[in-house]
Amino acid sequence: MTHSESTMSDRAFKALDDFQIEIPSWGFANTGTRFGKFLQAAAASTLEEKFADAAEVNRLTGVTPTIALHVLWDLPNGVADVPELKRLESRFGIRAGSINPNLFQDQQYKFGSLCNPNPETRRQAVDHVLDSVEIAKATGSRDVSLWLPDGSNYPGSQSIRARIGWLEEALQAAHSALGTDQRLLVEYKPFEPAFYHTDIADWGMSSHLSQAAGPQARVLVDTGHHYSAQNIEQIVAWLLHTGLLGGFHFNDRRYADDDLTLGSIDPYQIFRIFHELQSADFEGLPHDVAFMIDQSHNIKGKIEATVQTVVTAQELWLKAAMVDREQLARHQRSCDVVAAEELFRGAFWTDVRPLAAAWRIARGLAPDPLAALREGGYVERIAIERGSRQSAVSSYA
Ligand code: LRH
Ligand code: MN
Repeated sequence: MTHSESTMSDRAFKALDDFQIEIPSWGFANTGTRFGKFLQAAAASTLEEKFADAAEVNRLTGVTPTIALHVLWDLPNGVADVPELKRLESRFGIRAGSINPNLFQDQQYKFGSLCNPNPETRRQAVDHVLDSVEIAKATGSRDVSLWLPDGSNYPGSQSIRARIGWLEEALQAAHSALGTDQRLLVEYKPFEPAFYHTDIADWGMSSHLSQAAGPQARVLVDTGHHYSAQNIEQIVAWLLHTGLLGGFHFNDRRYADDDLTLGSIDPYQIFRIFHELQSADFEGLPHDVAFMIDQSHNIKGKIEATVQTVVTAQELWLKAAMVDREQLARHQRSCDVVAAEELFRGAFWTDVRPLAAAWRIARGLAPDPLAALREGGYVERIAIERGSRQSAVSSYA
């Protein structure tokens, strides 16, 4: 092995040793679009089944030790469900990750939750967020990850500025309930389910609200929550510069919030985002960013899609680690555009799969997790165990 090859594999092994990503419980459940839901026999509908599936993904990939939980879907009885959760954690070796409040299902939230003109409805919404903070304390989860569907569909129908005031109050109340090592992640989304204005629509609004809430609040970037012309990696660079970047919900999209599997439409997008993060590392800029997947697997097998997503994320993270940052900085300073671009894209063109396979073998993992999933027969086994029950299930996740 030549010197450059050994440095490349050292760099690769370090990059993959540093890489972890959180998987969503709802990625294993029967989900659909407003036009329908195609049931899968192997889908999970209990917390136990979601932990079992998460454990299988972690057994194959070695980099998904935590599972994101949605309060109403996974812990409908709140803190009372935590003892059972603890049993599942020790049984399956998977820890509870980010806790996601749900302010988008209840009928009372038609005109908003934290931003609803009705003070009683706002009170109940704040209580749900405070309950979610208490759940996170009980599960030992660091992040309470908040997304709001709040907005309006018709100009003039709501006071946009009044709602900003109610939102600031609510997030300050949530922030003051946090434990010392906890964080409040504020997720933005430009539209859907609201189609005229959305109260937390972009990174600027989320940044302001995070700063107004307090020092433990950060911005969460869901890659599917941008207009197609937006430069997401530039937003990431700004959030790294301002110290407000708290985490990602990774997925892919062709049009809107399509929640497709990461790297299925525009893998170069994720590479460019990873480049910004690794450049910050390289330049010693401190940041503490949670990597999470947020997808709904309506067509692909849910466990297969999750394993494929984790492997793709590892490969794109590895490609970004192939960028010779000293040389790139020299090209950037001398404005040698083509040389910089060729070096940058050259890393993206690098086939890192052999390096990733070598790292997995060195870490006692199957070199090709997707092939191992298929050979292992896990999906076929649970499809038989769970299959007969599927038709009865009707919830979203
Ligand atoms: C909203 C969102 C949010 C979740 C939900 C499942 O579009 O990205 O992060 O709570 O999807
Ligand atoms: Mn999301």
